[in-house]
Amino acid sequence: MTLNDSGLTPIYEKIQAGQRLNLEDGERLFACPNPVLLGQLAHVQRTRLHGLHTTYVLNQQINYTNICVNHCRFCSYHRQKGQDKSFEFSLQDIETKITAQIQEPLTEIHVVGGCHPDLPLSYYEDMLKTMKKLRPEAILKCFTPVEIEHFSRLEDISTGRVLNRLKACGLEMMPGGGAEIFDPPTREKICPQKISGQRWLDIAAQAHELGIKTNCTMLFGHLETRRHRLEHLDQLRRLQDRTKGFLCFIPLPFQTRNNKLQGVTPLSGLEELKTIAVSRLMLDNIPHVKSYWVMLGLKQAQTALYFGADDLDGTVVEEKIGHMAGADSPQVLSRTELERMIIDCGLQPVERNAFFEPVNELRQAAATPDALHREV
Ligand code: V47
Ligand code: SF4
Repeated sequence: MTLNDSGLTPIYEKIQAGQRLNLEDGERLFACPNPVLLGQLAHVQRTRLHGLHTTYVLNQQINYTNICVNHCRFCSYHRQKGQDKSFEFSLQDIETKITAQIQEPLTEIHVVGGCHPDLPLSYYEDMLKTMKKLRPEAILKCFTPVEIEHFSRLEDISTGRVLNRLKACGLEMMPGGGAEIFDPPTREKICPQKISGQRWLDIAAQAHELGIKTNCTMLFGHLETRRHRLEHLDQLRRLQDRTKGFLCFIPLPFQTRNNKLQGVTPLSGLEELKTIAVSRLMLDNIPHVKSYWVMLGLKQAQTALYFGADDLDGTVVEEKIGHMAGADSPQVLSRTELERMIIDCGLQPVERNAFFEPVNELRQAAATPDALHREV
């Protein structure tokens, strides 16, 4: 099938002209019977933005507790306090986790956890200070808008105040989790106790206004329709027009095991790839799309690099949310493995930090004044 046969030529022309695609364009893209063609369109857009550069980060994830008051139905990770296999890390545990990786040249610490019923805000402040003390060079990317709202309710202060206090302790960026799907009826079915999509967007906007960049996500492949996915992307895009605070979009395919949302047929691999490609094409103002190997699996994560994604996330080290829901990817990848995955696809690996800045260029820039100084 050629582009002409597919009926996608007008959309291709819009992409070439840098025009925004509307929801109907998105529907047409999804309906294209040839997924490879759709992948090519997304790859055109991805190479226009990033060439063949494909980024990865040396990072460590810390899931500090799985005790959570929200009980989302799709989540296999959460437990009630006192329940078998529930856990919460002390500051000493966090210190031990960070110290165990101290020989690795990590540039990002990614922290996310459940909404714990009684840990005070001072716990999170001390956590940030501890991590910053042990790893001053790493960017602390911590807490989703869902956690920020939870801390604010427990502490009975505004989310703005929470963000400011955390920022003062070293918070530099926030991960994109908790967005799930914004469509209210579907959200009510899959995570009735979680903050609304609008509240998630409001808190992301607040973070952006305070100078805290964030990522954003979409959980798909559960009860939502393609239209809901498109509407979700459009809402992210509209907020991004206002704040420019999102760095990366992460499409998260629903992992079906060990949770209350049963009877859902997992999406085909092709529908996952189509969703990633459509996301790249709709999100014309969000610079990066992540192929998150933990949830996609290694092979699908490589394929996604030809369906619009330009980033593989990172070394991760330890992840529980996807793995407890049945993700069969490894726990950790080395720099060599990440680079090999990228090179094997004919793409060019670039190490980045949490802000998507190329690490080598930063190191060179940091070295230059010294070099000049020596010459003088
Ligand atoms: O918020 C929970 C999702 C998120 C399941 O910002 C599930 O760089 C699939 O947001 N199947 C956490 N997904 C992961 C996340 C993330 C990961 C990597 C990088 C970044 C980033 C963010 O995982 C949760 C929720 O949306 N999730 N359960 C499940 N069964
Ligand atoms: Fe809690 Fe997050 Fe799991 Fe929802 S997805 S139950 S908020 S840990």
